[in-house]
Amino acid sequence: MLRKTADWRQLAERAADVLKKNDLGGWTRPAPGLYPHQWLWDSCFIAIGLSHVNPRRAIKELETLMRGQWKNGMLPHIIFSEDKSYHAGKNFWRAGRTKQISGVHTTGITQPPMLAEAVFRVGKQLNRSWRRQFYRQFLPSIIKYHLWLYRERDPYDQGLVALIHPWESGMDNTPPWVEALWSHRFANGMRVAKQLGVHTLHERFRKDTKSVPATERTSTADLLLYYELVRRLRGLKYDSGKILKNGFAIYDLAFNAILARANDLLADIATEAGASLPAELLQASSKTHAALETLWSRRRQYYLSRNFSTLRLIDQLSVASLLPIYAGKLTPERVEKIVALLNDSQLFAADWPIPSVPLNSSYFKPLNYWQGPSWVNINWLIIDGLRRAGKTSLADRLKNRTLEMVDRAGFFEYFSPVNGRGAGSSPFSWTAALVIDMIRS
Ligand code: 9WN
Repeated sequence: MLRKTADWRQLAERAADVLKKNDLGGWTRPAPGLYPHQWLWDSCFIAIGLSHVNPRRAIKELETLMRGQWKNGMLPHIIFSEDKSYHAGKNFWRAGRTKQISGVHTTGITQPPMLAEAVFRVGKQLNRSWRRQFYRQFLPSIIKYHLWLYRERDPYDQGLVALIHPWESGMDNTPPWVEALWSHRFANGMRVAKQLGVHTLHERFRKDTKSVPATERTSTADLLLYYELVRRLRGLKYDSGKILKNGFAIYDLAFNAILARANDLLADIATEAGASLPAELLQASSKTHAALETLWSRRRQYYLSRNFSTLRLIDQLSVASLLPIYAGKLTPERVEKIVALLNDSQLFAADWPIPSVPLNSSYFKPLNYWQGPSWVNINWLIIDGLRRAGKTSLADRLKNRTLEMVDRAGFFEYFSPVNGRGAGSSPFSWTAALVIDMIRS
């Protein structure tokens, strides 16, 4: 039985309280303890939720996010607060040395391009003239960001952008990234350290596992590899050209699916603002939907990420393979293939949807971060895509089950797809924000 929206009123109120609790004055931390800074895609999801309860505060969330935009257009994945408790803080990144930022400290990499969606959705809650003004305010920042993505991360003009660190994907230890990272030559030294067990020495220095059980987080060996990668990026002063020439990169499926949708939303924002988009951006972005098709595996019959250097598809099914449904504009055949994956009880049809890796994967652990648990932001993206593809009853079912999961377990970072138990940090802001949006829209 689907519950009616009215039944969820209390849950929406509790969710609004979570956002208040995590509000640090103009921006919202993802969660107490583990995440004391402002994250890029978190703040976008948070603004979407806030737009229903306090549109001015939602706008503020996005304005504070723009403090971090680099002169070259990049939106960094974290804007640091003064809090020193995070495991990879500003002194580790040393991004200030690039002279790209002023006034704030940030990392030197980005995160999924949810900004256009956030601006579009917040605008929907404003009256017409306010919306026009708000769209005009944000249009230049989104354009600059998308131009940066194509100029710096699409060197061969493919319509797909390449990511240089798993943290850019937002799905840190997801199997496609783990596989690609460990098979790259830069991991040689770390591979030996792992075989010798030397990496375990770092275990007691880990800050993140002080607030969340180690079994629910990235493994120590993977984490050390991420740090090593940051050191390399830092050595090249986060210069995408140099990094892509010699280093490690992936055409990440989920990121590019989100970008394809973001371009369409940017066009809608520009139309409503009465503005036009630069020809360079239109030219680059016009290829992205079609380019997603180059990530389709004929052998596997699903989409996959592609290794930037070897050009091989990374043969690891994960929830990213469902995200082209969010990009939209798929053929009916592709939509049916994605729906089939979602309905397959060996793969993604879990009791508590949607597992981040298939239930039958050798990686699957119900509480381990991006290697099993269900995440509310991913559910939200897939539900939105299904609805636009006309798959309304499946979208409704997933939405109700997601709300039920949060209602029972609480506002956790992620949830066991097997028994719905909450894990990771709590109370987690995007879980709360997107619960509000699912209830109110
Ligand atoms: C690294 C804040 C972020 C999310 C990511 C999630 C996790 C960070 C970490 O937390 O990543 O960026 O320290 O593990 O994977 O999606 O934005 O909530």
